Amino acid sequence: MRARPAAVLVACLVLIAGCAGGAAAPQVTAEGVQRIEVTYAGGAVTDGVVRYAVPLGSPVELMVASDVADEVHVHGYDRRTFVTAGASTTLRFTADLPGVFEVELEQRGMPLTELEVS
Ligand SMILES: [Cu+2]
Repeated sequence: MRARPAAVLVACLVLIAGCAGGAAAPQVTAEGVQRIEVTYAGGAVTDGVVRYAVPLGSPVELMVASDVADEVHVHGYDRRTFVTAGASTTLRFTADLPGVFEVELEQRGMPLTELEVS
């Protein structure tokens, strides 16, 4: 059985767009704050784990809502905060370190989002 090149190409493009096709843009407030909202519910991140492109040097406001209690940890920046079950927590920091950084629910080791700072 022969592979159909067109179908393979389409599949690859879909994969690239879905997974590696660049980072999403956060919401930007009137004050220039990069706002990222993540909701963790039922054992997974609603809408999946998204990588966000954040301009180097910009203020970031990361809001995490969760249906479980855990610690939110921004790797690289090493910022941590706790969230209680059914509540949300907000971390504010300046994206002054370039690179790609994972944000996770620390105790579960669950990735929440990724920040691509450049
Ligand atoms: Cu961590």
